[in-house]
Order: sequence, then C-alpha cells, then structure tokens
Amino acid sequence: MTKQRFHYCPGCTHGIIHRLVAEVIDEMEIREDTIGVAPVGCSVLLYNYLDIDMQEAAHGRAPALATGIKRVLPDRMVFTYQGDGDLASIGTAEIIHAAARGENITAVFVNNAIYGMTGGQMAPTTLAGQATTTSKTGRNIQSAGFPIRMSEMLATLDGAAYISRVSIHNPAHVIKAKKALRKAFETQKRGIGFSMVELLSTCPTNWGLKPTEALKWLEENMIPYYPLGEFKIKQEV
Ligand SMILES: Cc1ncc(C[n+]2csc(CCOP(=O)(O)OP(=O)(O)O)c2C)c(N)n1
Ligand code: SF4
Repeated sequence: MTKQRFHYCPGCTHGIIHRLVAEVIDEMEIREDTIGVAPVGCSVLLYNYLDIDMQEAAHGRAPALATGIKRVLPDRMVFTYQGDGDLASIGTAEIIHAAARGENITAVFVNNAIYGMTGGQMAPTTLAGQATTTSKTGRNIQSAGFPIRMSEMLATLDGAAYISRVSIHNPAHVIKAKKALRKAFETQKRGIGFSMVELLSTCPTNWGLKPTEALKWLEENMIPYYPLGEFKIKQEV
C-alpha cells in the first residue's frame, strides 16, 4: 500500500478490504504482475492506495475493462473492486456476462447495502425495511422488489469457478475474508475461470450509525439475508 491517507469516513470497512487485497498480492509476490480496476463509488480512489498498476472504469464497467486487460495480457492477475451499486445495479450486465463467459478475472465485491458515495440511496442490495435517502420509511418490497443475492445468482453460471461471501464485522471474519480473497486470486492464477468474493461491509455514515453500531447492524441484519459461505468451487480449485 502507499503512504496516502484514506479518504474514507471513520469506521468504514473499505479500508480493511483494501488492506486485505494488498496483503494477498504481497503474499503471492505478484505486485509487479497485478492490474486492478477501480469502480465508481466511494472506492473510486483505490488507485491512490494500492501500489500496483491500476485502471479506472466507468460506473459498472469494471468487469468489461478487466476482460479486455486480461485478454490482452493473460499473464497478469486482473481484479475488479466494486461496490454493490457499481456491480449489482448499473453494472449488472457486465458482471453476469463476465462470469458466464468464465473470464479468468477476480471480482472483489464490497456489499454495504447502500449507495455510499452519492449520499445513501437505495441499492439493489438494500434490505427489506432498510431506511435510505430514497426509501425513508424503509425499502418496500412491493414497489422496490427484493434485494439481490449476487453470489448465489452468479454461482449458477458455468463460467464461475469460485464464488464466496465473507464479512468484515470482526477480526475472526476478517481473517476468513483474507483466505477467501487468496483462494479467488489462486483460482485466477491457475486459470480456472471467473472468481468473486463478496465482502459484507459497513457504511456507518449513510446507515446513520456509529462505527461499532454499524458492525453490529451488519452482523444482525445483513448476515441473516446474505449468508456467508462458498457458493461455487469448481473441482479444480
Ligand atoms: C453513469 C453514472 N451513473 C451514476 C453515477 C452516480 N454514482 C456515483 S457512485 C454511485 C453508487 C455507488 O455506490 P456503490 O457502488 O454501492 O459504492 P459505495 O460508494 O457504497 O462504496 C452512483 C450511482 C455515476 N457516477 N455515473
Ligand atoms: S459514505 Fe459509506 S462507504 Fe463511503 S466512505 Fe463513508 S462510510 Fe464508507
């Protein structure tokens, strides 16, 4: 990682996830061989923090950009880092088709159940009843539909080689999250196909909670709807 100070709000778990990605890259000794693709969202400035080659994608288009990079430079490790607005809303088509094609890339999917950067609007992953700036009285399933479980959905695709969901709400789970990221990167290194790790993350600012309350809220509300685990592991992984 660079010495740049994070721009994230206090208690935001984006920073922890950045650190985990950086540690996996260093432990695999692939710093010179890795290309990251940053999203539009709070983590748009990811390229300021990771000391590797980075590209910036248009909102939701990171999997398409990563596909192009990986096809031109197949010996590089290529990953996207995307929020739930980026990956599960404007970029739904890109991630589904990248997974369906079995692109040998890795998606780091940060699900904080809200649009953080733009002020806390409802995302496709916002929970039923969750208050946001565009669902002040809570997400109404009748009008807004059900939150999407992206990991379970992508796991149904034949091109998906490794799909798992982890959480960042306490140290034990942070350690598990790193193991999942390592497995996803190893999947790509061995050329097995598309890999994704969904990380349940906090947005204390837009959830209207203190950092510690946000960790508790994640554990008590997000995990029951977004169960943790590995949803797809191809035999070769
Ligand atoms: C084409 C386009 N549409 C909309 C936006 C506005 N916009 C910027 S970030 C964002 C959502 C970010 O939410 P998420 O991906 O969940 O990331 P977070 O900020 O929560 O980490 C939106 C809608 C944009 N920048 N470009
Ligand atoms: S708005 Fe939310 S996701 Fe964005 S930096 Fe702040 S806490 Fe993190």
